[in-house]
Amino acid sequence: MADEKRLFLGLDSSTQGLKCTIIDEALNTVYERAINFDRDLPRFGTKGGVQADGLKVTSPSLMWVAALDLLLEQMRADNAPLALVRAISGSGQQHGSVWLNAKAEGKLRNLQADQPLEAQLADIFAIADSPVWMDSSTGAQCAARERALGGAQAVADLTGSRAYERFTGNQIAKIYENQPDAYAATSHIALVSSFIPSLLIGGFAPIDASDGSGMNLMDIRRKTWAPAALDCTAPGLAAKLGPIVASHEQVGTLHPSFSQRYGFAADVQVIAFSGDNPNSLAGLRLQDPGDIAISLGTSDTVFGFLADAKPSASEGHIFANPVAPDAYMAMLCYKNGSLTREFIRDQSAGGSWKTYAQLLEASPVGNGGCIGFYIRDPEITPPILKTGIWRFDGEGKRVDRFEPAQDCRAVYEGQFLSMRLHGRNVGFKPHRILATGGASVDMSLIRVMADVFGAPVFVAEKSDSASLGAAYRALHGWCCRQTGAFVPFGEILRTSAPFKQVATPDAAAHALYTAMLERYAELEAKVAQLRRN
Ligand code: 5FX
Repeated sequence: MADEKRLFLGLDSSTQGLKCTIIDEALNTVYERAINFDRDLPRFGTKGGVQADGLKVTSPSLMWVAALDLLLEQMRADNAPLALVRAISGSGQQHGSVWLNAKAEGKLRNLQADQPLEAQLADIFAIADSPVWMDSSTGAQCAARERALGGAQAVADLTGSRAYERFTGNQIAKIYENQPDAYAATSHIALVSSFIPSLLIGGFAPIDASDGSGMNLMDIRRKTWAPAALDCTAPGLAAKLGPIVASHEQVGTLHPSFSQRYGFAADVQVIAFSGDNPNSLAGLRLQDPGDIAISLGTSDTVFGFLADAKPSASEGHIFANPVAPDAYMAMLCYKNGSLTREFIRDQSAGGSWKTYAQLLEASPVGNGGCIGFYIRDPEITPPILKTGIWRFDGEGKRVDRFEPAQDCRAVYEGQFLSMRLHGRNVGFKPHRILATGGASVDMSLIRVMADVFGAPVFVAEKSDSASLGAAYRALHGWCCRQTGAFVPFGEILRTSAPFKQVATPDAAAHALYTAMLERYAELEAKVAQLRRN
């Protein structure tokens, strides 16, 4: 048995689906599988994995249980090497909360191997629909909690971020206010990232410090719940949240029902799950403050490793670092990512990325000074709740229309100018960019990214860094456990292949974008003002 291959499983519960990646100790991917909520579980009726009703956006909690059943069935049907898995970790979309009732703990403990999870756990929820990160309906609670805690900067200093609508503490405050009976019937509030391992261990898995940083409830430096933040949210909250653990810690052992049903070994370690963005930091192996990652997906995010935390009330988030317990990560999040780029592709390029790239090629770098703001969904960075499109010509005059090529260029340039502007404010000084996420295969987009930042762009061989990062963290947590001490994450990564460089910045284009940045900032401030109207 000593020389038997050891494998590590990462699960990624994203907004749209559930994915698994199995790696070996040399970090080779040996198996992958993904399911999509809309396509594979149509009975839950989601669109893009969610149900939207104005500013309120939720996902059916039971859908995630059904998704785990389905994924495991598919893995078994594929003869995936489940018996060799030594540890499991995972990632979840950040901020989403799962509301479990008094039956949940017992039902989880008594999971049976002869039935799917969904059939056993259908009645464990105090609230059937989980608020998710796309929800922006808690403006009133954000304002009230900021007032109670001494203002936006005080909340940022305490928790790493000012109060954001999607952050779980504000969501909890809203549920306590609007559904007091449901709140009272809740025994445990999990994040998506602690709910999935709860299914695996058959009990309530603790929240890890890195994903716990996305709640406006955790003291970002002590990595414990902040009493003042709990007190202004809802009564009895500490007991419903349970403890916080460091991200590399083991949270339990795989429940025996999974060994019986799917052939896992008897002693598989379950390592704390974390948020998708923290896992992407691990998957992209960011360990140097000069490295930043830009993830281009439903939401665009920019994140990087930071040695110290300087939280800001105006933008960005500071999270506990998922692979270096004494360090931090900073992140900017944009709601208008791929869906907004696709909207302009459909409007201006006849739905074709090829035409889009040609239009981009045919238009000048800097767009003749034309700048656009495409707010299809209420934006997070900077906060702009009112949706709409604002176009400004080279003189800064608001115009109703751009030519199709100008629209195509304005979306790409505007998104990266914003990332450069706000990234500078949270302390990023990028020497190297790692691009990831679905849209990172679009080389015309990558070209604009390199030129705006004036930094070379690299891509990982695999674009799903959250799932891979989860598998790396399973290995990391397992190694820490084996040695009985914290193992630097870099040691785990020793055998990893270098990333591939895909773009070198053009100095002239970069200088032009640098000159454009302050104008962009002024126009952005003007558009953000409209939020108050
Ligand atoms: C980060 O703060 C976000 O809200 C999103 O990137 C979600 O994590 C997407 F899953």
